[in-house]
Amino acid sequence: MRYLPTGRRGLTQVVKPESLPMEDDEPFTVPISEESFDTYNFDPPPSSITTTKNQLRQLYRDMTTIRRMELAADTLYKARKIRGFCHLSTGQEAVAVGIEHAIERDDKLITAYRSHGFTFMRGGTIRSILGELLGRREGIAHGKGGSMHMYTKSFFGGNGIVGASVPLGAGIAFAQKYDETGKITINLYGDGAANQGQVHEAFNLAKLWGLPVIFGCENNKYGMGTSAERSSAMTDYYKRGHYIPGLRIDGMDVLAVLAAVRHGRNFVKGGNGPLVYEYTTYRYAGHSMSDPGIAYRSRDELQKNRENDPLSKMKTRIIDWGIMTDDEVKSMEKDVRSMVNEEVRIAEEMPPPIVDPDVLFEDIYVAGSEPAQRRGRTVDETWY
Ligand SMILES: Cc1ncc(C[n+]2csc(CCOP(=O)(O)OP(=O)(O)O)c2C)c(N)n1
Ligand SMILES: [Mg+2]
Repeated sequence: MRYLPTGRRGLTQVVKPESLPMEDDEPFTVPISEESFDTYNFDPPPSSITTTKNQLRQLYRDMTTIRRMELAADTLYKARKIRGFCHLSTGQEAVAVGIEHAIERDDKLITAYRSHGFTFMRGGTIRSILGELLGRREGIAHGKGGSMHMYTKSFFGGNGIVGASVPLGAGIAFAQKYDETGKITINLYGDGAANQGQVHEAFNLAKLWGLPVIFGCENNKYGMGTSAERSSAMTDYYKRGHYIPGLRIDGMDVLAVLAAVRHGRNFVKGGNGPLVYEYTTYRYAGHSMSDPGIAYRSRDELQKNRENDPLSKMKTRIIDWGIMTDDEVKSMEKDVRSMVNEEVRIAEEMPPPIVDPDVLFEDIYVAGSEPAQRRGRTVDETWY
């Protein structure tokens, strides 16, 4: 493994293209700006992280894919093909992508309803996510869940009740500890959920029982149209675990997220109990499709945050560090765009669910444990 001169922390240009290894999979280190973190009773992540050229390309590709997928969802919604709720995470892609690159597939992850990016990173296909939004049978939840209820094997959704996923995540971490799996849980919630009593009840038990969980507040500055300052007496969400160490991370920088979660994973895996992370980020779109997102924040604020775009930041690094040329990046972006377009086409062609009570009521009971009689669907179907 090569250690590159990292120079002064905080400068991206300290990675010199000529000092990079030739091979795409050969590990090397890149510096991480110390300004990316604020700590609370916790050591910050190391000043550099180990990565490869392939991983740096993949980080950019993954963020670009999520952005394209959600822009496609936006278009489908505006064409009235997607109905109901639809919460986009444009602007917040570095959080989902950085986390996934820092954990293992059989670690667990749970979040609230802004979940398309996490679903993709946890193994959901683009067609199954878009198919779900379109209400199709081949959608990831057979078209019955929609935007807020998507799951994969190690991903527990997707939850429409603000704050409710946090104690569930503590429960998942409890099971991991009980079963001695050696794995961890990433437990995400929004700034709008951070003041809920159940979040703090989960903190208490997680600390008391030393659970392997990284709580993570995705602070995108708003809960619907209410700013964090108007809803929280103290907006340093990484300190809100009181007796739990915390870390605030620049959530617009995918490498900072990757470094922080890798570091935190080692800590909680080592039996040191939970952590409370705060990823500072920004959502470009409104809260949901019915919110234009401009009544409670200024265009100037939006513009300033867009200038800090996680995709553009990573793209600049990849080009400056000589990982890819400008043309190679453009061709990757083109490739992602046409791949997503093809997924949209496939999703749109998926059939709707069959109109049949057996289809409607499937997946409620564990297969084989269904009761002989169904009751309660209509008034005449009630038995006592
Ligand atoms: C228990 C509960 N209360 C209220 C709502 C309505 N609601 C939906 S989203 C939301 C805001 C949550 O904001 P935040 O946690 O910051 O998540 P973000 O939308 O920013 O991702 C609220 C109040 C709800 N779904 N559940
Ligand atoms: Mg929020």
